Amino acid sequence: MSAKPPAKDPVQDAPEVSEPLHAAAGLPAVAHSLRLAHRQMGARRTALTLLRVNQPTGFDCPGCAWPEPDRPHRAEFCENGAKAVAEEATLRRVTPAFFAEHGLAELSERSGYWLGQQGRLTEPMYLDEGAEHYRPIGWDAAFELIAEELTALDSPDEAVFYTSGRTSNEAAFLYQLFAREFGTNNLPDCSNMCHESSGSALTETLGVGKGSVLLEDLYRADLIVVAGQNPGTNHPRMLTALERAKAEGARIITVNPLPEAGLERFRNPQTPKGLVGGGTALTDLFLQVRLGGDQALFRLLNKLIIERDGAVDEAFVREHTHGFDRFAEAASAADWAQTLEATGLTRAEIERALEMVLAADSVVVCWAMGLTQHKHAVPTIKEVVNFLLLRGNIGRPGAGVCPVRGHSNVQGDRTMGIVERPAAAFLDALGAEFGFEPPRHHGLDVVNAIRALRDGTAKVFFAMGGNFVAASPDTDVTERAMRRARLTVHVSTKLNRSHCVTGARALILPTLGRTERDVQAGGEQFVTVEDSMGVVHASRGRLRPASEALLSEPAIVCRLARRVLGERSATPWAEFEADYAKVRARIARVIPGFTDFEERVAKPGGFTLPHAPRDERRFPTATGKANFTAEQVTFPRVPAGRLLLQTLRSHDQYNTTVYGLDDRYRGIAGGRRVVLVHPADAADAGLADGDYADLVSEWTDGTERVAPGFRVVHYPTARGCAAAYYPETNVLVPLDATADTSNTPVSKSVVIRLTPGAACQ
Ligand SMILES: Nc1nc2c(c(=O)[nH]1)N[C@H]1C(S)=C(S)[C@@H](COP(=O)(O)OP(=O)(O)OC[C@H]3O[C@@H](n4cnc5c(=O)[nH]c(N)nc54)[C@H](O)[C@@H]3O)O[C@H]1N2
Ligand SMILES: Nc1nc2c(c(=O)[nH]1)N[C@H]1C(S)=C(S)[C@@H](COP(=O)(O)OP(=O)(O)OC[C@H]3O[C@@H](n4cnc5c(=O)[nH]c(N)nc54)[C@H](O)[C@@H]3O)O[C@H]1N2
Ligand SMILES: [Mo]
Repeated sequence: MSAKPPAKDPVQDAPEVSEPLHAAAGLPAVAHSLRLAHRQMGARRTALTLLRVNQPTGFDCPGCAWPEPDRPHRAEFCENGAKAVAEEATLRRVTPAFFAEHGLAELSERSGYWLGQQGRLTEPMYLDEGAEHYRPIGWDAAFELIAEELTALDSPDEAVFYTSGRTSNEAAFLYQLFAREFGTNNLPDCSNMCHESSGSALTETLGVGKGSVLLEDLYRADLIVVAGQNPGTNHPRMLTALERAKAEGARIITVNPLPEAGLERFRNPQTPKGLVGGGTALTDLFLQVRLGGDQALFRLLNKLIIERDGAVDEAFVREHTHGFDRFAEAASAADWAQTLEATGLTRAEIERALEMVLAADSVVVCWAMGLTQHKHAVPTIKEVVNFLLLRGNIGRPGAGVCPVRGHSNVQGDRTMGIVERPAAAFLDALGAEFGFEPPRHHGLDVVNAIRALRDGTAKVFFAMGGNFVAASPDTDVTERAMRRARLTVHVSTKLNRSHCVTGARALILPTLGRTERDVQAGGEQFVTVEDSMGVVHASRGRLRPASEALLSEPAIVCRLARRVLGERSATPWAEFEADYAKVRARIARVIPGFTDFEERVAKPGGFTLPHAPRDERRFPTATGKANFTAEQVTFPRVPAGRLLLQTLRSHDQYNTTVYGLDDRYRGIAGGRRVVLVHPADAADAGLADGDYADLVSEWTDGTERVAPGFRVVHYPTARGCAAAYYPETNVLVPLDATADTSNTPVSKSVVIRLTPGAACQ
């Protein structure tokens, strides 16, 4: 049995700082993950569980959305996948006795780390209006209570149904069906804070809001650009793919304000050479761009490509694209001096990048939050598309767009209809299949849902997973908004901040995780997920559920739907709950690409969804072609004495779930309240390494927000750019500071100043 969780909140933030590392993984990674896993699960369970991750007969890793290779390695897990699994398969339990002991006032003072360390939720819990303690409630009574609140609303649009990206395809499909039969498209999801900008940009330019490459394409690429992404921490198995691509001759350009260890050098823990040897150098050219400088960089590269004789793939441009002339004219205005200032790069670096691009027959661009969470994120990603279109790098082997998704099924949830702005064709198909008229008007995304709760126009908040309060921007505003709700409901595996900041009444509905056996009336069930490259496959948990009282996510939705919709609904909810194959049969009829779903997903490795631009160079856009776009270039400007702050992940966290207090690759141990700054920028602010500072964000409306007590760490980041961890810094991001078009909070460009402060106690 594992040790008990810490009784005291261990977050005495006293970070120890050493030099950042220059290589990722290797033996220390294996040792670190096993240590954390043992602590949660003990030795036997650790071994049994970790061997089943991402195997054809096992479960899909609840970590990231990176795809599995065709023949996975016997231990196809990575350090951070192991931590994600241990977090869920922990032997620690949060029982009703825990809630009797710890009241709401106390819990809301606790750190997210402490809350998560308490273990798995075991029983449905209810917090009555004005009560200090959650108390146990039966499932039927819980559904009754939700139905009572939902039916009391003046309009279905006063309810919000949030989804985090771990929910299976089956649960997601049922959940959106329930919300729409109830009468609303208020289906915000974590994508709104994540890859929404990618979806917006790709849908407009290529006609499909998803990535266009498969793993084989990475192996075949001549050049891979990794921009705004830290795979060593957030998608560690991607490093194996990059290592293989290198072995097959690819070159890699990394675009990032930080030198991330994983992209410098990778010691593959699955090979002897990687375990004890020097590993593989990955990055050939590191472009240390300033925050938000990517659009300017790609625009200038595009101008230089157009100017070079024979560099543009003219046949492709003529046959498959639209808008080239307008774009070429806009690109001709790109200016060296302005670009060098915006990017912080040298002319020689950009020229070297250009030569690498021109020498490559096939190019893939990968990106994540470093591109999506800026005010000009959508135009930035459109510029990446322009860059690939110029040389015909879409729809052929070894080339394409590769937005690397976050949560393990965030892409699948969207495919299943978790979206607040559904396409008319999808609603038509859904309504025809289930015999109802779905609501047509658009619903609320994350930011608009917070506004609606704040303004009292939304009154019931229901979350299928996630930690909405901690993950959302403008923590104080969001918490106040949540407290105005009549009822907040969370379907969760672990305790988190969102259970402590509640509406007048609150419910916690504990659910099965990916790793656990799911037995229903129709026998043992499996679920399906879609990875970042559009591959759909089965996931089957094997562990005994954390508690007898847990219900699966599909079961929760089906029972809730029966209780709320009653006779109104012709949908066979009870049959769906008993046998998920019946849900898949309906998915196959409603969602394109899922014909013969049951049969095809039974094959090891599953099947790949169709992708028109990748498969046939067909672009289902408004023009019927791939669109060049000529957006205005944004040059981020930071007022004197200010820095641009990005809020990012440490190596020991999964979004708002904190596994530990170290960020090994960046040389931080034992604390999270650190701000990484260039030594010269720290000096300008009158601060030395080791001093404490408050981070003050300033917005054009004159308001200020403060995150106190961050240890200043001298760090080799781009000049004028700082970095600190999320979610501690979410308090600094105003609700209204969002990306154009996608409405994604601008978590990677927050203007701040550093003022002398003291360590938080
Ligand atoms: N272990 C672990 N795995 C995870 C997660 C986790 O928290 N922990 N989260 C999951 C989720 S939901 C997601 S979305 C992904 C997130 O994966 P990432 O996007 O890799 O996560 P971040 O930590 O936000 O890192 C952003 C990276 O972009 C860089 N960057 C920031 N701003 C800019 C910019 O303006 N330009 C450029 N070129 N680079 C920039 C940062 O320096 C950093 O390297 O990971 C998923 N996987
Ligand atoms: N400042 C700043 N803010 C950000 C970001 C940033 O980079 N900077 N990143 C944004 C991004 S990319 C994302 S994706 C969001 C993440 O936002 P969310 O997805 O809402 O947050 P998570 O921290 O992933 O949610 C963790 C919780 O999910 C629950 N959970 C885990 N597994 C399961 C399961 O299988 N079923 C159910 N029902 N519940 C489960 C657990 O209770 C756990 O506490 O945050 C966003 N917020
Ligand atoms: Mo994400």
